[in-house]
Amino acid sequence: MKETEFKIISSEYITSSASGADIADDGMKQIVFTGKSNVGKSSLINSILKRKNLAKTGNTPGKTRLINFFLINSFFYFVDLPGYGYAAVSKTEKQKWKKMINEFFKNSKKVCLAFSILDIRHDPSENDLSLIEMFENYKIPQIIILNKKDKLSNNELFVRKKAFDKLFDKYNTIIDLLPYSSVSHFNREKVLEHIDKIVNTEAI
Ligand SMILES: Nc1nc2c(ncn2[C@@H]2O[C@H](COP(=O)(O)OP(=O)(O)OP(=O)(O)O)[C@@H](O)[C@H]2O)c(=O)[nH]1
Ligand SMILES: [Mg+2]
Repeated sequence: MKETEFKIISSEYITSSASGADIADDGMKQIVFTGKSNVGKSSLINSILKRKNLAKTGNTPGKTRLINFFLINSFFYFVDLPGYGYAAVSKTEKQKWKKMINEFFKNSKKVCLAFSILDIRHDPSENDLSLIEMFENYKIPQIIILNKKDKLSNNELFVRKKAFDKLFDKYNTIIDLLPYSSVSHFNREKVLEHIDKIVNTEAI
């Protein structure tokens, strides 16, 4: 496969925030990563950046509790949003999460792309679908990442991909639906191409 010209030159952790309000207006574009706890949001960020543990990952769901900002190539952000749907989290925590997310999207006018991350083995949950709907309402372009592709055989992959294609057919904001593996970096080039296009050529 021909490699995209686009390269990640630098990536640095900037800050963590409970709402994103403090840096939402610095003018730089933001690419957000959402999905339920443990689906692999932080791993995807590390895979794209080819960094081992810039975004903290782990086996304990709920690892990412704040909104984490990473500055990429000195001109746009990756925003690692906290995961949802972790059963052991209290009701108050869940409310806090909802408030944090709503506040973030209300404040930030610079979100130009969302990676909506799902586990390729499982159907989307209510929470997954409501975030996907939210991006649709805000008219934010989104890419569905079908993560942990390495857990499936090629046959299973084919069947799952087809089911997801059908399920998401009606959404106008979904610009691509990509099986991904943060272990093998499968489809990393495709992801970079999308990022390149969005941060370099499209206005917001
Ligand atoms: N096999 C496989 N494991 C993965 C993949 N992506 C992530 N994981 C594993 O899944 C677990 C959770 O990954 P994280 O990246 O921490 O997930 P997260 O969505 O950021 O989780 P929270 O921050 O808790 O919301 C870790 O043990 C990762 O190693 C993948 O593509 N394949
Ligand atoms: Mg995380």
